Amino acid sequence: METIKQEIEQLRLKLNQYNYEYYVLDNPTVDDFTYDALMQRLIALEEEYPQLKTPDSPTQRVGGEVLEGFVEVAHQVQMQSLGDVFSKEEFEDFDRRTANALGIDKVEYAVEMKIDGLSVSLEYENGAFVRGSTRGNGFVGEDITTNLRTVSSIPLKLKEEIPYLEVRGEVFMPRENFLRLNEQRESIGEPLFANPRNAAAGSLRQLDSKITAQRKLDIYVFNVQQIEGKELSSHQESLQYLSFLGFKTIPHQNLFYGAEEAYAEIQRIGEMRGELSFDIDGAVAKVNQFSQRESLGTTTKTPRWAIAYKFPAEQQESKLLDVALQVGRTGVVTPNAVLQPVRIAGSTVSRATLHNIDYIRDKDIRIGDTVVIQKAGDIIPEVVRVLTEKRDGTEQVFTMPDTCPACDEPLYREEGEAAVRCQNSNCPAQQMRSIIHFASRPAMDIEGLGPAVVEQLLDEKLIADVGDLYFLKFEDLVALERFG
Ligand code: 0OX
Repeated sequence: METIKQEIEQLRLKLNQYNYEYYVLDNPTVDDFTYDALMQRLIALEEEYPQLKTPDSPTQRVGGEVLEGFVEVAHQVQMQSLGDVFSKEEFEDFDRRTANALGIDKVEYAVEMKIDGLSVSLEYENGAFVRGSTRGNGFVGEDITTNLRTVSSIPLKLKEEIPYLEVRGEVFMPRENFLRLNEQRESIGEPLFANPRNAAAGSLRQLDSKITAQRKLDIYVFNVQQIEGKELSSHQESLQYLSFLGFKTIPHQNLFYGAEEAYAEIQRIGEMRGELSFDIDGAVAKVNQFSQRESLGTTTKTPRWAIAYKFPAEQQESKLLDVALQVGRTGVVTPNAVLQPVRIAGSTVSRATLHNIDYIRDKDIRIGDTVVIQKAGDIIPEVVRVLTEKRDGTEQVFTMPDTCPACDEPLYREEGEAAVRCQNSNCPAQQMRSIIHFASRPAMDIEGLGPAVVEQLLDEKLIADVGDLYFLKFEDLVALERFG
């Protein structure tokens, strides 16, 4: 038994180290095959000797436990939110207040990225991960330990067995994973997540931790909430210590002296934004020295020693190549911009919403125009304005056609309404939208029946309306793409 115990401990040590190298350092040292073989051996041993199973074993990362609901957790240390500023002037005001209160000339700031995710608390006892919770209202959150255990970059065991530690970090979904998740959801008719943040939130709120495990979430840790057994005197020192313990700490965290230096760094972080593999919505400047933090104190909601500088929504220039009309389920015809593809907020955009014909007219948006598009955290970008100074006279004013682009029947516009509608209930575009809606999760929740499949079924004339879905046969479906 003692040798089994030793083997299990050795396996856990190795697997934890490989996991750390892969997910935290982004520097794997073994191939998947070797890792899997060790993991299989550990799973087998834990199955044979269930009394030796522990919650901080690497086998516990795959999820599996299904909860009835989440239990409330009262935070021993309030999880405060950050005050925010939106301009250089407001940032300078913050700096002036801080410097005055401290009675010094140049404040020492740690400036770091502000990750656009969800704040969580992680608690460790004697180096083992014992509890993870959401921020909630700052005082009371929810226990999401089983879900957080599936986040590979969260250490289940620390490099040092300190008696007690509570840290705070931001859980997020990398952009790649978000795009892949939405593609997958679209193909099976599940509603899409609007942005990586919502996708991360949805994943953390799963009662079935197996689903959370599949979502491949990540974390950056940026604050020590409570600690026993170690003295820390600055932010920088605490991040170095967290990093040493095995945490993935917030990137681009450096020290700067005074408002000017700190602001320059905030701008630099802003310039990096589009090229990152995850979303940030700002930068955070924090007083580095803990003794100074203490003398500054906090207000009821936010600390006086830190400020978030929020970046504006990302904008890019593009050319409006055409206006494409989409007929919705209820017959509303929406104009969409067909754009020269541009990279914005980490993805390539070639379509944007133009809302309705009044919007196009009010902003005088013409085909051929150079336009500014904006992505405000949502998947659908919008055209915000025209750069009229870039016109060369070849631009074409767009007018709404009199007939439906899908069925050629006349289009109508109600008095006082922005929407233009096709009123032909047999319009194929409307039929398609309504079948897609019928199959979607909020309605009949027909698994696997997403927009792509509905379109194929209509194209192949296998269905004409919702009723036909119930007469589809096995042979009809196996011939379709993705149904092999
Ligand atoms: C972030 C982030 C959020 C924590 C304790 C008081 C200030 N979203 O990346 N909050 C904080 O700091 C809070 N730092 C961050 N980097």
